Amino acid sequence: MPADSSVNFSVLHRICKLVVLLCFLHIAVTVVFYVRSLDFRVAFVQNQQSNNITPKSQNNKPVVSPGLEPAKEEKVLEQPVKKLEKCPETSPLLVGPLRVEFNIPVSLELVKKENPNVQPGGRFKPKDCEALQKVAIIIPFRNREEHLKYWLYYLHPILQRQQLDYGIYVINQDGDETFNRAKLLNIGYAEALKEYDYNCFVFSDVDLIPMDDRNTYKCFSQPRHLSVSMDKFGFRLPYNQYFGGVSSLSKEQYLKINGFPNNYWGWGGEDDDIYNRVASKGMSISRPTGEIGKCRMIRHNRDKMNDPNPQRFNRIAHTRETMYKDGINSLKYQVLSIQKLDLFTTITVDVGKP
Ligand SMILES: [Mn+2]
Repeated sequence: MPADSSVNFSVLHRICKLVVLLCFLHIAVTVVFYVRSLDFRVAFVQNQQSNNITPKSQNNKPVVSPGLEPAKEEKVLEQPVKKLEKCPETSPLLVGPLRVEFNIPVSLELVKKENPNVQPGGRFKPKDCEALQKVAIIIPFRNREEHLKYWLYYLHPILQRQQLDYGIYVINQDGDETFNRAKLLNIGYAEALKEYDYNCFVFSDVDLIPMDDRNTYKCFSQPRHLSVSMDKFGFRLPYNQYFGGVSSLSKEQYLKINGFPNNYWGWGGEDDDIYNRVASKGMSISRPTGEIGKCRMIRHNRDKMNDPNPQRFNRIAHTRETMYKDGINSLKYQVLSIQKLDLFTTITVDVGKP
């Protein structure tokens, strides 16, 4: 028994020695790794500090702490991550000629369902690239809900394929007084700019639908006439100076002609006045080809309180004298309500009376 127990004891003694040794080894390894990780942490913090400079310097006001100059290569590398590339001059999503019909049933719910990427107020911008233009689309309006449905049904998909950063503004004339299309267009220009930094304005009648998505609703180096071959005129221009239906002007072009006239009450003449303004400033009219510029007008009866304006011929004859005191610089109106709906913004206004 005693011999046995002494053997047992010596075995136990050895095991204990081994355990203590292992403990020391473990502590030693831990210490080594701890010291090394400290080194890493210091290096990491330094790295972070130098990286932080780049995003800060991309803000409007660059903040660079002294002594921590960012490496030039870093700046170049980080920019594409932050900023979208510009969209191409011609959208790759265009399909060309379109079928346009007005005998199919269309509801706002359907249009909403088919255009899930349109934001409240009828806003959209492409998500894969930066749009080349910010376009406000202005629609003069009164009691044409049926037409507006078709307009939204056809135009929202087209405008998205055209890769525009756009918003839809329906300018609704309140009351039953004589209609004033050009004044509503001026109001649309002014109100849209209060909301976003638009640089292009498309002015469109509510009943005109393009039949080809290559007819891009954007601005050009000269004021653009877009509805150049309407079915109602046998797909031809009714006359060379015709500027009615759908047109686009950049902010600069619009301001150059002092906007549009405010005193054309009733049907007709205001588009010729706008043409005269453009021509008197030495600008020309840009147009798509007759094929690309085809469009359909929804058939309708003449609206109440929009009879032909008998003063229109006399007014058109004097555009060059009146345009500097009648225009965006003399615009007066009252906004009664602004509604941000799913597919468009409605601005109801009091334009006064003749
Ligand atoms: Mn019409």
